[in-house]
Amino acid sequence: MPPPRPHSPKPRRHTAFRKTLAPLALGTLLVGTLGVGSAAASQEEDPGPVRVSGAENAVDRTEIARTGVSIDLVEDDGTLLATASPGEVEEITDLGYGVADASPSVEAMHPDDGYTSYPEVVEHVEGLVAEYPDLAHSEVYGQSHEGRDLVAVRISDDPGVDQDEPEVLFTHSQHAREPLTVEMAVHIMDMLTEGYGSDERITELVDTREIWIVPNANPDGTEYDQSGDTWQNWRKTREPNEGSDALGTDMNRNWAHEWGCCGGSSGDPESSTYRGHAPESATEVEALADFVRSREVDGEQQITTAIDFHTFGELVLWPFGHTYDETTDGMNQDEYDTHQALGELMAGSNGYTPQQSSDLYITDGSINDWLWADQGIVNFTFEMYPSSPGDGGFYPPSDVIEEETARNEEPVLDLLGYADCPYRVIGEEETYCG
Ligand code: 3K0
Ligand code: CA
Ligand code: ZN
Repeated sequence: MPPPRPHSPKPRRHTAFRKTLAPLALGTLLVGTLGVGSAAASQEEDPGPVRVSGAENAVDRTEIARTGVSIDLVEDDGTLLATASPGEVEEITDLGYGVADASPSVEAMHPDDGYTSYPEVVEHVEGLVAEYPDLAHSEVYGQSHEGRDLVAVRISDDPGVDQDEPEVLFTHSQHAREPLTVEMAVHIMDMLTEGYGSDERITELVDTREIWIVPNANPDGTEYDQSGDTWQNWRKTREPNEGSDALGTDMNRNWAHEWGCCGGSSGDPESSTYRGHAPESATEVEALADFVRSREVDGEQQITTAIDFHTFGELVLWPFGHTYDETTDGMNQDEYDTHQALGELMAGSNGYTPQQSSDLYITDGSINDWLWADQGIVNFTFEMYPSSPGDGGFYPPSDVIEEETARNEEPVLDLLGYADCPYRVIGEEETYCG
């Protein structure tokens, strides 16, 4: 561990704020993150949780994200929870922001058996397909880098065949350390199969839609995250990067729309927001993108609407992430309004905060931007429970699973309801779906 370099922050508005904070000892950060970093990365560069103060708006947050950290939460008072390596901590400090260690308590760090591991989710899918062969069908759409099956489940009447019905896509766990999202997939699958035949609304939706669930888009990352005595705080995939010891790509920076355009991702393999060496360079992104493209039938993308589930922060986000602008090339006013109205409708049910993705910070290469710009799919990112790190951050106790997944039943059913014509939400079905 090199001795901390003396910092000479630019005199700017953040310095006053900094004085009020305990200065971060880099040694403390290292000790605090020994259990959560990559075994392959050198310990010195292991990213760990930090609290950043002094960021006042999305521009400040983007400036901070540009150092390569992942911003994991924006708190009500503007404080950020982020995952940063010591080098990134130094950069953020040099920019004039305050940084403090935010290592979670040891109790919070033990993997919780109440969560569904990857082998368990595959087993759950097999059980579902066996119990409900007329409602659920699974497909392997590819293999992860380490050779795990990448699984998609279709729920519909006559699920083994393609029908001419609007399709909806739910994706989960692009980020390995967001295990509550896998529980969301389990909840959706169970809700739709168990409710069929008894719940009128669910029956109608299953009869008239084809619903795709990808319960874990990043199984290698998840398996690693849950492999030790403590959660590993792992975000990315696990594929080696040429010329670096650091493993993995941030899947949600590797999609092929305006990849790496706008300071919303990192080119450094050590970073937790590493965008990969090329768009779709991550095995798991390419496979999922191919799967989405395969849903184009007779020149028409069958999938009309989608949600990509993440944690945490309790947000409903919509594209674009690569620009602060609401409307731009590839997003006209009606299209923006449709995203906003549907996003606000769903947030009205689950109590999350609705906003454009870039209101948080700029991201480039996100699934959101690609699904809309490249595939024309009206789509959202949900940041699930909790809203604060005090409630467990990425790893809340498993006894919240039932309540926090049930919380999204209504938004999921709402989105399924609009899948035949999302523009109906702004009263424009004649124009776009007539
Ligand atoms: O589209 C978005 O703004 C994605 C937000 C997401 C991300 O990829 O940065 N937030 S997370 O990493 O804390 N789940
Ligand atoms: Ca179809
Ligand atoms: Zn995420």
